Amino acid sequence: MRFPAEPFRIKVVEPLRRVSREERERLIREAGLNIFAVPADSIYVDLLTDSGTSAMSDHQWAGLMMGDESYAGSKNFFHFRDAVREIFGFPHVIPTHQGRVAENLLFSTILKKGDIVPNNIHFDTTRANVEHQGAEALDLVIDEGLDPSADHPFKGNLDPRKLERALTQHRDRIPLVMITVTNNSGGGQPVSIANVRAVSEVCARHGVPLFFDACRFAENSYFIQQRESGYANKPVREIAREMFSYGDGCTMSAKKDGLVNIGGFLAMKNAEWAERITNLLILIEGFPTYGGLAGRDLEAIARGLQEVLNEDYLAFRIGQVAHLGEMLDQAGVPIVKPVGGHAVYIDARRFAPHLPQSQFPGQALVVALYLEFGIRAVEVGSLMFAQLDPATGETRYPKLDLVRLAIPRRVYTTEHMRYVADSVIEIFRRRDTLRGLRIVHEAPVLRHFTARLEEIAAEPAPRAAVPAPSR
Ligand code: P70
Repeated sequence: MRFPAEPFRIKVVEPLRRVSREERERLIREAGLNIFAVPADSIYVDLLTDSGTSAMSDHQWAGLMMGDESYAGSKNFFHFRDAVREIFGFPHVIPTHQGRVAENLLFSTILKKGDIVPNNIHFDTTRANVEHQGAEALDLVIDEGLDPSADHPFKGNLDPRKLERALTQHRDRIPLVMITVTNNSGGGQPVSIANVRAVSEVCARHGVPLFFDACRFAENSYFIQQRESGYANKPVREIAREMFSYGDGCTMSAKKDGLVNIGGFLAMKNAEWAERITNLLILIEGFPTYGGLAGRDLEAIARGLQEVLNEDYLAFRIGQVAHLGEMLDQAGVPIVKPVGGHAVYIDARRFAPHLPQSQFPGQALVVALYLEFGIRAVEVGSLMFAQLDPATGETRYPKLDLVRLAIPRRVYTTEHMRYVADSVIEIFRRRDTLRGLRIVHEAPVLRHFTARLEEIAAEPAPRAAVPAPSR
């Protein structure tokens, strides 16, 4: 597959340390086979997340030097506010230090116990913030969005019929509807304009506001241009503007499509909500013209939001992720298809069918990728989501056990992607040597961040772990 070469050149380099296999083995054992506990400078290619890991441009770095650190009324705030107004079209703009704070401010202001928030699929922090208010997070993605091999151009779509049903039954408990673009928890899959319009019509009929979780709005808009009929000749900037015109507000983590290392915001039409949220912002984040950020951070976001809409950048970005997926697919590695905007997801149950979900097949692959090749991926499966059913005492496993390879923006070259593909394919060839894992220590909530695990001894005769590669 051909895709455009990098539309940038490298001005500053960050050297990567290659640690020996012996040292990696020591580090991953000390980490209790938990990749979150491995020091980042001992990782060669870090695909843990695309959040806050982007490389900024020279224009953004120059913007940092223009930071006005006045407590109130910094000029950078006005640049930031104007960029958000221009692209998103919502008049009230509230800066926060990252996306989950925007979620927390919104939900703690408008939700009450027993409420319901529909979404295509809530991202983890969104779900946690909804539930923290005693409300229910309801996922209404189309059925194809839950099938890793279903081929659909907009697998992130929210099913308008499911939404209609929820609103007909529970209108008084639903203060807003959300839609996540792209749908991270469903594989970074896009949502079509037609779907956004259909959802907004259902919302309008019931008089309920529609908010976007807009983290990856530019990637979503690019997919619309590429895949939706009638949009091929429309600039991505205009597509984004049209998409948001069907909504009433958004939460945003600028750590994704803001192309910055920290930052986020809330934006909305409703002046009364904005005022209540701003009062809360002053209490917990800071004055309304900086909201937990420095003036220089606001400038970097203002510039990043413009740059991310550059279509040469987006063609390269989406192409690079697709290219990694293609290399894996061609070698028979089971991945979620079609490939999403920011990450390639490996289907661990099909990758290592000899390992039951109770033995964490995804985490076994994550450990092998670090141990053998110095690559950090993240498990999005049983380790992250399996839950004990208090009624039966049995563990309920998620439908999907995935390993996510999230690609930071403008950071790694195509040659890095080839290294990642070769490494995954190498482990795939020897997949029957992957050993099951068990947990030896876990926290009561969000256990994947701090759990410690060990390998289950192979039966009947102990076998070596994945053999060392020649490289
Ligand atoms: C990711 C990160 C963050 C996120 C998101 C959507 C759709 C809100 C937020 C919160 C989180 C992560 C996961 C695993 C490892 C490291 C980091 N997503 N909505 O990688 O935004 O982080 O700024 O509070 O994807 O998917 P924020």
